[in-house]
This record gives sequence, structure tokens and C-alpha cells, in this order.
Amino acid sequence: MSVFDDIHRTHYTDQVQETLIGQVVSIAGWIEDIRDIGKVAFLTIRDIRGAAQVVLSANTLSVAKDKPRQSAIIVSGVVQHSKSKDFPLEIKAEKVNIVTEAIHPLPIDPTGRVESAIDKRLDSRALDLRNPKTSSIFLLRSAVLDNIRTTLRSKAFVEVNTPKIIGSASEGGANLFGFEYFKKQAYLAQSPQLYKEQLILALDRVFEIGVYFRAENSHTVRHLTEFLSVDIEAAFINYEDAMDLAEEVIRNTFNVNKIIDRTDGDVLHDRLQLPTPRFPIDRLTYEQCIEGLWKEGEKLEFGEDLSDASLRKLGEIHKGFYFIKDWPLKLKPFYIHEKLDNLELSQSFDLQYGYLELISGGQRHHDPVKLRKRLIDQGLNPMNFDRHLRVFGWGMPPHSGWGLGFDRLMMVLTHSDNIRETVLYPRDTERLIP
Ligand code: AMO
Repeated sequence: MSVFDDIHRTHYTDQVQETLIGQVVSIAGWIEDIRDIGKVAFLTIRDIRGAAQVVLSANTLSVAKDKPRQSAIIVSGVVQHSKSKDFPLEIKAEKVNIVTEAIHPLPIDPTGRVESAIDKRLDSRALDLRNPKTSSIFLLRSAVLDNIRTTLRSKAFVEVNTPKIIGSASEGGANLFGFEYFKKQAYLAQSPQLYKEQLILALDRVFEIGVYFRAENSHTVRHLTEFLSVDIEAAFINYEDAMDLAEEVIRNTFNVNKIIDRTDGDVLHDRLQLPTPRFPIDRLTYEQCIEGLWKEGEKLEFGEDLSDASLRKLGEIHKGFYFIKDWPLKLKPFYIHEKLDNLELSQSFDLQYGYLELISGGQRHHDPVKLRKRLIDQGLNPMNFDRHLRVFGWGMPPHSGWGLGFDRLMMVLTHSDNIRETVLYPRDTERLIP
């Protein structure tokens, strides 16, 4: 088969290097630009890893000359030096195959020269991803997930998958999506909380990377109704140990070299400008945070939850990452353990980045009698949790864990001010398509 009939590439654009000068290569991607200067034209072809310049003349010029930008194309030709200021090398085309033409007008300009609002971009997400700025967020996302898996597996965590269709609430009754399931009531999981706790009974240390659902009527830049969470749970560790683990996971995600070495090639090198937060991460108590806010004139009572405004103020006081630990027990879910030296407080923590909450976690109740009592205290019916409670009677070890809002971590890593930038097809109260 000739190269022309073949739909395969021999190289990605970033692989067309000096060593290939004089050789025939075949690249495939889409037409970003055509500059026709008479007898020759210069074509910029982009693929996921970069862009290359192609020189067209005679036959190849007549094939490609008037073709619409963003059409899918395969070009084969000889690699040579270029006089262009943008490309040290170029490909002198021998064969050009416009595989599928793009239909104009396109809904957005994926080169980014004409900017579009996020909603318009999300409506045409597949095309939006042809913009290298957008695609690099998702290349990074994939690499960071890999990095987190590597960190957790190196600490003896077992990756698990728990059901997303469930028969009773995992985080209490609020914010649940319910639906009919073969004449029974079912819900979409809000978190893997109950399952991950059950699993440490035997597996000792587990993590899950999965999507969860919250029927939250929130119209903010940090809430979605479907989000990706990294959840961990481990036996025989306390909440300070859980914070150590969170810190190590987070710290590794900011290590550019660790992340990029695990991706194919150098695609992200030029595009990444990861923030450089300070480590180790401060561990402030809820009380210290409240006192800090009082000094700033914020009027809030001890025991109150931190409002959006308070968190924004705290974010101004503490830039970058900080933990808020020892929250009032009444603000925390039923499974969180109280502090042994102050029953009003809990062995819990959140990890903040400025105003943004990234992680929530803590030590859990392992005594079934106490857990049952906490359910009742919170107005929940222990009967609805009987399958969960009985597991605790089979020798439940003390345990701790956390849940990390992965899309929010990606906001921090990519300097995005809207969570929708970091999710391919975000779901919120308004958006169900595409
Ligand atoms: P929590 O409800 O705080 O804790 O959720 C954990 C983390 O998930 C992220 N998150 C969200 N991200 C986007 N959109 C949302 N609507 C949304 N809701 C939450 C946040 C949050 O910190 N079971 C506990 C975790 C644990 O204790 O292990 C839980 O679900 O970043």
C-alpha cells in the first residue's frame, strides 16, 4: 500500500527532528493555517502534540489550496530546513490527502485567535480541544491521575471500584439524586464513603478514583453535579497520618518532572506553568482560623460553618495550601470521630487552597455502638444503615481517610478560575449536553 492510501502517520509533528532531514515522513492532523504566496503555499498542520510546516507546490498545491481550515489531513513528504521563524524544519509535500473537510462556518475558532465564552466552547467541546491551551489541561489531567495512582500504590493502597447506583444515602439524606430502579428507590452515589470504610476491614488500604453525584443547586465556579473524586481509606492510621498522605499526594502532583516523564514526549513542557506552592502545608485548627477572621473584623460565632465570604477572607490571609483541622463535631458527618480530649470537636480536616476546599477527611468511628448513636444524633435512621453497621461488628479496625475533589485540584494546577475548564463535559444545574 502506498503512503497515500494509508491512514497511518509515521510521526507526530513534535517527532519531526533534524535526524530525519532528507527522509520521507507522513504526518496526520488538521489544517490550522494556509498561507498562499503564489506558486507555493505554506500549510500549518497541527496534531495533539504540536504543529509542523508543510510546503505545497504544483500538484500538492492544487489539492490543498482552497481547503477549509480544520479539515483532517494526511501529508507525506521530505523533511528539510525551513526559513520560517516559527519552524526550524518543514516538510516538502509529495502527497496530500484531505480526508474529511471541515464544514464552515465553525461554531468557535479553535486556534484561540477569536476568543469565545466558556459556554460556547463547551457547546462545541470536541472542537475546543483542538486549541492547545485547552487540550493541555486534559493531557495534564491524565498525567496527574497517573501520578496519584503511582503515589498511592507505592504506599500499599489497593485500587477499588464501588457501585454508583446505591440503595441508601452515603452522606446523609441531602443532595441525593433519586430515581426508580425496577420498582425500587435508588440513588446516585454522593461518595464511596460507606464502601471504602467497609473495605478496609480486610483490604487494609484502599483508594478509588470515581465520579460522584450531588443534587446541589449551586451556581458557582467550583460546584458540579457530577465530579471526579480521589478517595482513600486506611486501617490503623489517625487523622494526622491521613493529612500526611494527602500532603504527599498533593506535593507529587506539583512535581512537573515526575508528571511529565510519565507522559509520551515533551508535549506539555512548553505549555505548563504549574504554580509553586509552599510545602510543608500548615495545619491550622478551626479555632485558629476563627480567631484570625475575628481579627479581620469578620462576625461569626465559634461553631459556625465558614461561609463563602469567610473562606475568601481566609484565603487572603493564607495563600496557597493550608489544612483546617479539629472542626466542631456538629458540622461534620455522622462517621467522623470526636476528639478524645474535647467532645465538641472532631478529628477532621479540610485541605484548602486559598478559598477553595480541595479535600475533606478525618478519623472515623469504628465502634458500631457509637456509630449508631451518631446516626440518631444527626436525625438519620440506623435501620437504613443496618447493612453498613453490621460490618462494624466483624472486627472493624480504627481507620481514617479523605476525599479529594480532583477537578478542583486541576483548577489549582492549571490556574483555572472555573471548574468547567478542567472537566471535559461538565454537568451542572443547567448543563446536560453535550
Ligand atoms: P466532601 O463532601 O467534602 O467529603 O467531598 C470531598 C471533596 O469533593 C469535592 N466536592 C466537589 N467538587 C465539585 N463539585 C461538587 N459539587 C463537590 N462536592 C464536593 C471537594 C470536597 O472537598 N466522604 C467525604 C470525604 C471523606 O471524608 O473521605 C466527602 O464526600 O473538593
